[in-house]
Amino acid sequence: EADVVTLGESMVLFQSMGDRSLMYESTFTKSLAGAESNVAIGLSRLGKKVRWISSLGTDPFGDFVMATLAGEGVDTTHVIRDEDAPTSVYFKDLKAYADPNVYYYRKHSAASRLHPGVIRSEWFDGAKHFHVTGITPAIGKETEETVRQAMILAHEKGLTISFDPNLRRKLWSAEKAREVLLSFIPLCDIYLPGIEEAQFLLGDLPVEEYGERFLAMGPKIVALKLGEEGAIGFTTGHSVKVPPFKIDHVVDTVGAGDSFAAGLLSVLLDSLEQLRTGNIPAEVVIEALERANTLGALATQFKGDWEGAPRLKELKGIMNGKPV
Ligand code: KDG
Repeated sequence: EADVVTLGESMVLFQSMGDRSLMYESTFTKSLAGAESNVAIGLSRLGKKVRWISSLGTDPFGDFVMATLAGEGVDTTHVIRDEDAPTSVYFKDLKAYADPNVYYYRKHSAASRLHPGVIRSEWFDGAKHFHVTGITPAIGKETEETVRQAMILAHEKGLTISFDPNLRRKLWSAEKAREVLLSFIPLCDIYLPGIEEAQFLLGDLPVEEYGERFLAMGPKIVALKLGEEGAIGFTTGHSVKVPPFKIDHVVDTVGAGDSFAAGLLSVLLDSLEQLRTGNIPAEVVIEALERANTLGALATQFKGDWEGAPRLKELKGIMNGKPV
């Protein structure tokens, strides 16, 4: 049984303990990062059953990723352990007035060796929804094909699918990223771009037109993230704009999009039949975006990607103005 299955590379993240830049920092904390596992944890904390799939080395870092996800209640039964390749690591350099700089050490990692031959029909047994992002397709041709084939299989097995482009310019050229990320849109039901990604993919257009253009490619709902201005949900026939959850300072923006996805999915999972037909009531879209905006904003309040993710009871308290 799983509400959501997700597939993608996770890494060990090293963050400076102090506020020095990476060049001069000498002490680091170790934690887990990875867009898809961030979504998995966010959903698990909201009470959903989640299965995460990837490949890890048989090294202590791989054990750490497994233990952290298992500790968060995520099903790791189908994770592959590769004896001949390491678990990747990455470093985040926080900036005072901009998004952090990230430095990846993921070439030749276990997950970068994922290929369509590893896909198993059992990954999707008893599951309702499959969530993937544009990061794993960016790490190689074979990983791109793995994500694509897994989406096709998930669809055949009756799952609905969400796709977050998660453009990471350090991983590929603009041309390749645009071509591949556009090719994934027709394979998903829920599409989760940020405004900058929409601009990158389609050029400068009025916001409403992004929604129409993406919907015309196949998704049933497009949740366009506008950062400090909230988000807009587009479905055939209507669009709704939901204001942001107000915060007064930002610590770390990395992981906010994943929390947004977890919030959105946690609500839409109750309306998958309506999602399939494309007839999603505006109230459902509003509730999903309100929760998504709240979770996305909360994620910016902590240094790590997911550590501050709320449990359902806490989230309800926060959204009602009565934190518990
Ligand atoms: O969305 C957050 C991710 O960017 C972070 O956890 C690391 O998966 C990661 C990546 O490839 O950037």
